[in-house]
Amino acid sequence: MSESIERSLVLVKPDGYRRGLSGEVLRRIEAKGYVPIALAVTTPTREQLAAHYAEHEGKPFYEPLVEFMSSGPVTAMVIEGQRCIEGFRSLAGATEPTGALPGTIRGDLGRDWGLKVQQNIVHGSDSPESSAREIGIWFPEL
Ligand code: IDP
Ligand code: MG
Repeated sequence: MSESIERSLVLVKPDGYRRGLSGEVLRRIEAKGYVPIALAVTTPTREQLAAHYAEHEGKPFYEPLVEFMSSGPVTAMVIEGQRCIEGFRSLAGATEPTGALPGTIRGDLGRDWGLKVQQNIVHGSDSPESSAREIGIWFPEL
Protein backbone atom coordinates (compact mmCIF):
# COMPACT_ATOMS: atom_id res chain seq x y z
CA MET A 1 0.00 0.00 0.00
CA SER A 2 1.40 3.39 -0.99
CA GLU A 3 2.17 5.41 2.14
CA SER A 4 -0.24 8.18 1.26
CA ILE A 5 -3.21 5.85 0.85
CA GLU A 6 -5.27 5.82 4.04
CA ARG A 7 -7.94 3.50 5.34
CA SER A 8 -10.90 4.52 7.47
CA LEU A 9 -13.40 2.45 9.42
CA VAL A 10 -16.96 3.48 8.64
CA LEU A 11 -20.07 2.20 10.42
CA VAL A 12 -23.65 2.70 9.32
CA LYS A 13 -25.09 2.76 12.83
CA PRO A 14 -28.26 0.83 13.83
CA ASP A 15 -30.48 3.86 13.07
CA GLY A 16 -29.07 4.10 9.55
CA TYR A 17 -29.26 0.35 8.98
CA ARG A 18 -32.87 0.18 10.24
CA ARG A 19 -33.85 3.04 7.96
CA GLY A 20 -32.34 1.33 4.94
CA LEU A 21 -29.59 3.92 4.48
CA SER A 22 -26.57 1.60 4.12
CA GLY A 23 -26.77 1.84 0.34
CA GLU A 24 -27.11 5.63 0.41
CA VAL A 25 -24.02 5.95 2.63
CA LEU A 26 -22.04 3.60 0.37
CA ARG A 27 -23.29 5.50 -2.68
CA ARG A 28 -21.91 8.77 -1.30
CA ILE A 29 -18.58 7.14 -0.41
CA GLU A 30 -18.20 5.68 -3.91
CA ALA A 31 -19.43 8.86 -5.60
CA LYS A 32 -16.69 10.74 -3.74
CA GLY A 33 -14.20 8.23 -5.14
CA TYR A 34 -13.23 6.22 -2.08
CA VAL A 35 -13.09 2.47 -2.45
CA PRO A 36 -14.74 -0.02 -0.08
CA ILE A 37 -12.29 -2.87 0.55
CA ALA A 38 -14.25 -4.72 3.25
CA LEU A 39 -17.96 -4.78 4.06
CA ALA A 40 -19.99 -6.68 6.65
CA VAL A 41 -23.36 -6.59 8.39
CA THR A 42 -23.02 -7.46 12.05
CA THR A 43 -24.70 -6.82 15.41
CA PRO A 44 -21.96 -5.43 17.65
CA THR A 45 -21.25 -7.02 21.02
CA ARG A 46 -20.83 -4.88 24.13
CA GLU A 47 -17.18 -5.98 24.26
CA GLN A 48 -16.55 -4.73 20.73
CA LEU A 49 -18.27 -1.45 21.56
CA ALA A 50 -16.36 -1.01 24.82
CA ALA A 51 -13.13 -1.28 22.81
CA HIS A 52 -14.41 0.90 19.97
CA TYR A 53 -15.69 3.67 22.27
CA ALA A 54 -13.06 3.38 25.05
CA GLU A 55 -12.29 7.13 24.79
CA HIS A 56 -15.89 7.93 25.82
CA GLU A 57 -16.08 5.70 28.91
CA GLY A 58 -17.42 7.67 31.88
CA LYS A 59 -19.18 10.32 29.79
CA PRO A 60 -22.93 10.82 30.40
CA PHE A 61 -23.84 9.49 26.94
CA TYR A 62 -21.56 6.41 27.15
CA GLU A 63 -24.14 3.86 28.41
CA PRO A 64 -26.91 5.09 26.07
CA LEU A 65 -24.34 4.99 23.24
CA VAL A 66 -23.38 1.36 23.89
CA GLU A 67 -27.07 0.44 24.32
CA PHE A 68 -27.98 2.13 21.03
CA MET A 69 -25.05 0.70 19.10
CA SER A 70 -25.84 -2.85 20.23
CA SER A 71 -29.57 -2.50 19.44
CA GLY A 72 -29.32 -4.06 15.99
CA PRO A 73 -27.18 -4.66 12.94
CA VAL A 74 -24.66 -2.15 11.64
CA THR A 75 -23.03 -2.09 8.24
CA ALA A 76 -19.29 -1.96 8.86
CA MET A 77 -16.82 -1.12 6.13
CA VAL A 78 -13.24 -0.20 5.49
CA ILE A 79 -12.74 2.42 2.82
CA GLU A 80 -9.53 3.37 1.13
CA GLY A 81 -8.10 6.44 -0.60
CA GLN A 82 -5.74 9.38 -0.12
CA ARG A 83 -6.96 11.41 2.90
CA CYS A 84 -10.14 9.35 3.20
CA ILE A 85 -10.16 9.74 7.01
CA GLU A 86 -10.60 13.50 6.79
CA GLY A 87 -12.66 13.13 3.62
CA PHE A 88 -15.22 10.82 5.15
CA ARG A 89 -15.54 12.99 8.29
CA SER A 90 -16.33 15.81 5.90
CA LEU A 91 -18.96 13.71 4.07
CA ALA A 92 -20.45 12.69 7.46
CA GLY A 93 -20.81 16.22 8.85
CA ALA A 94 -20.96 17.40 12.45
CA THR A 95 -21.71 15.00 15.32
CA GLU A 96 -24.89 16.84 16.25
CA PRO A 97 -27.31 16.21 13.38
CA THR A 98 -29.54 19.28 13.87
CA GLY A 99 -26.65 21.60 13.09
CA ALA A 100 -24.84 19.34 10.63
CA LEU A 101 -24.67 21.11 7.29
CA PRO A 102 -27.09 20.17 4.50
CA GLY A 103 -25.16 18.17 1.91
CA THR A 104 -23.59 15.99 4.59
CA ILE A 105 -24.85 12.53 5.56
CA ARG A 106 -25.85 13.66 9.05
CA GLY A 107 -27.20 16.99 7.82
CA ASP A 108 -29.33 15.44 5.07
CA LEU A 109 -30.43 12.22 6.74
CA GLY A 110 -30.19 12.72 10.51
CA ARG A 111 -32.19 14.62 13.13
CA ASP A 112 -32.54 14.96 16.89
CA TRP A 113 -34.99 12.47 18.41
CA GLY A 114 -34.80 13.82 21.98
CA LEU A 115 -32.81 10.81 23.20
CA LYS A 116 -29.83 10.59 25.59
CA VAL A 117 -27.54 9.72 22.70
CA GLN A 118 -27.43 11.38 19.29
CA GLN A 119 -28.47 8.98 16.55
CA ASN A 120 -26.45 10.31 13.65
CA ILE A 121 -26.36 7.53 11.03
CA VAL A 122 -22.61 7.01 10.70
CA HIS A 123 -19.28 6.62 12.44
CA GLY A 124 -15.97 7.42 10.78
CA SER A 125 -12.44 7.13 12.19
CA ASP A 126 -10.99 10.48 13.26
CA SER A 127 -7.22 9.85 12.84
CA PRO A 128 -4.79 7.30 11.39
CA GLU A 129 -4.25 5.94 14.92
CA SER A 130 -8.01 5.50 15.52
CA SER A 131 -8.41 3.97 12.09
CA ALA A 132 -5.74 1.32 12.71
CA ARG A 133 -7.19 0.55 16.15
CA GLU A 134 -10.81 0.39 14.90
CA ILE A 135 -10.03 -1.73 11.83
CA GLY A 136 -8.40 -4.18 14.25
CA ILE A 137 -11.66 -4.39 16.20
CA TRP A 138 -14.08 -4.76 13.27
CA PHE A 139 -11.95 -6.49 10.64
CA PRO A 140 -9.12 -8.29 12.49
CA GLU A 141 -8.39 -10.29 9.30
CA LEU A 142 -7.20 -7.16 7.45
P1 IDP B 1 -18.17 11.48 16.24
O1 IDP B 1 -19.04 10.26 15.98
O2 IDP B 1 -18.63 12.66 15.43
O3 IDP B 1 -16.69 11.21 16.12
P2 IDP B 1 -17.79 11.40 19.11
O4 IDP B 1 -17.50 12.61 19.95
O5 IDP B 1 -16.67 10.43 18.87
O6 IDP B 1 -18.45 11.91 17.76
O7 IDP B 1 -18.99 10.64 19.84
C1 IDP B 1 -19.35 9.32 19.50
C2 IDP B 1 -20.85 9.26 19.34
O8 IDP B 1 -21.48 9.49 20.62
C3 IDP B 1 -21.46 10.34 18.44
O9 IDP B 1 -21.41 10.00 17.07
C4 IDP B 1 -22.87 10.42 18.95
O10 IDP B 1 -23.67 9.31 18.49
C5 IDP B 1 -22.67 10.27 20.45
N1 IDP B 1 -22.47 11.55 21.14
C6 IDP B 1 -21.32 12.30 21.15
N2 IDP B 1 -21.47 13.40 21.92
C7 IDP B 1 -22.72 13.34 22.39
C8 IDP B 1 -23.48 14.23 23.28
O11 IDP B 1 -22.99 15.25 23.76
N3 IDP B 1 -24.77 13.85 23.54
C9 IDP B 1 -25.33 12.72 23.04
N4 IDP B 1 -24.66 11.86 22.23
C10 IDP B 1 -23.37 12.18 21.92
MG1 MG C 1 -15.56 9.84 17.25
